[in-house]
Order: sequence, then C-alpha cells, then structure tokens
Amino acid sequence: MLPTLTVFETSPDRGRGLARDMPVRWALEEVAQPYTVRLVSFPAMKEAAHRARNPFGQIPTYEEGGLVLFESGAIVLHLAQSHTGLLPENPEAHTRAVTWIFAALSTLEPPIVERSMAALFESDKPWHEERLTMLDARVHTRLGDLAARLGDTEWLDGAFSAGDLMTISVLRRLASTGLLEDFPTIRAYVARGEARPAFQRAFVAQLAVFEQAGR
Ligand code: GTB
Repeated sequence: MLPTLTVFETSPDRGRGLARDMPVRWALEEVAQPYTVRLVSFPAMKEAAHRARNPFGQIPTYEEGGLVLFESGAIVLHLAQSHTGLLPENPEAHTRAVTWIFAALSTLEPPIVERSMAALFESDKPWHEERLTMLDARVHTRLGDLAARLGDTEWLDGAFSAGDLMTISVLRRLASTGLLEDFPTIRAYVARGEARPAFQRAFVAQLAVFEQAGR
C-alpha cells in the first residue's frame, strides 16, 4: 500500500505550494516514493478521525503501514532517513544536514511566520506599520546571517540535502513580501531548489488538487 499524505481539500494558498504538505511532497518526489493523498476540509481536520493522526487538527499527516506521523519536519526527516538521497552518508555531514532542518523550522521560520501573521491579520490595527517594520527587521537579520553562511555556494553544506529542502520551503513564504530583495544569493538559492525536477513534480501535484477543487 502506498503511504498517504493528508492535504487541504482547498488550500488557502490557492495552489502556490505554500502549505506544509509541499515540503513533504517534495521530499517524496526527491526519493522517488509514490504516495497517495487524502483531502481534508477545515471542519474534517478538527474531527476525531483526523485528530487521531494529528492532535492539533492540522495538515500534513503521513501514514505508512502502521506508522502515523504529523509535523512536516518530522515527516521529511523520516523520509530522508528511510531512503537514500536526502542525507549524506558521512555521519558528521548527516548530522549537519539534520541541523539545517531544525534551523529552518526553529530559527528561520518563526520570525517569517510571525511577520506573515501580522500582515494577514493585523493590518487594521493603529500600530500595524510600526510592528511590521520591527518584524521585517527581525526577518532581515536572519536572512543576512543565512546569506553570510551560504556565500556563493550552491547548497548549504555540500550536496543538496533535506536541510536545503526545508530551508528553501521556509524561504518560499517570503516570495511576495519583497524581503528577499536585498539578498540575491538567497533568491538564487531558492530558485535552484524550485528548478529541481522533484520540486516541479510536487508543485504540479498540489496545484492539481487546488484546481480540481475549483471545478
Ligand atoms: N508545525 C506544523 C508542521 O510543520 O506540520 C504546522 C502545520 C500547519 O501549520 N498546518 C496548517 C493547518 O493545518 C496548514 S500549512 N492549518 C489549519 C488549522 O490550523 O486549522 C500553514 C499554511 C497555511 C496557509 C498558507 N497560505 O495560505 O499561504 C501557508 C501556510
């Protein structure tokens, strides 16, 4: 039986590949693991059947035989550890690549998500502009640090890894913000990730779900 990924029945990102099933789909494509999807609506996500898969009532979840996982980072790590191609064989390089998964999700992503929440939900507040300026500065600092480490290299630490996959997935959330303008090497890094055939296949698959829902 194929592993099953739960995804939005109708993604609020309108098929831009910004929901968190996207990094999992991308990882599945990178390791050439076929999969099937279960579409879930917002109400269904909060029902007991889905909460048994994810206690927080969110997507994505991943089922493989008797194994049920939630958290996109944990699912990507599982896929990278159970297939070849997304983590280096050298033990130290392997651990460094895993470190980049954590860095993406726990150092880079929080200010980016906070900034996107502020832009989405606080624009009517009198203090919005002031707060957005502060949040932009926090994101800018993280991007500066990342750009300094990346330098002119193709990927973060040698060959493309699950660490790059997760970092690029997080950076994609900035696409429409203008915050990548000062960072041409990061923009090129994201573009390299998006140009990968596995990314392209994953993107097309999630877009097809969104387009199907509109018919
Ligand atoms: N830490 C968890 C993970 O990485 O798996 C977070 C999972 C999560 O945030 N899931 C979201 C969800 O299920 C969807 S991806 N939300 C429904 C709910 O909480 O009720 C987050 C997301 C949603 C929409 C956009 N967008 O429109 O651009 C981008 C990202």
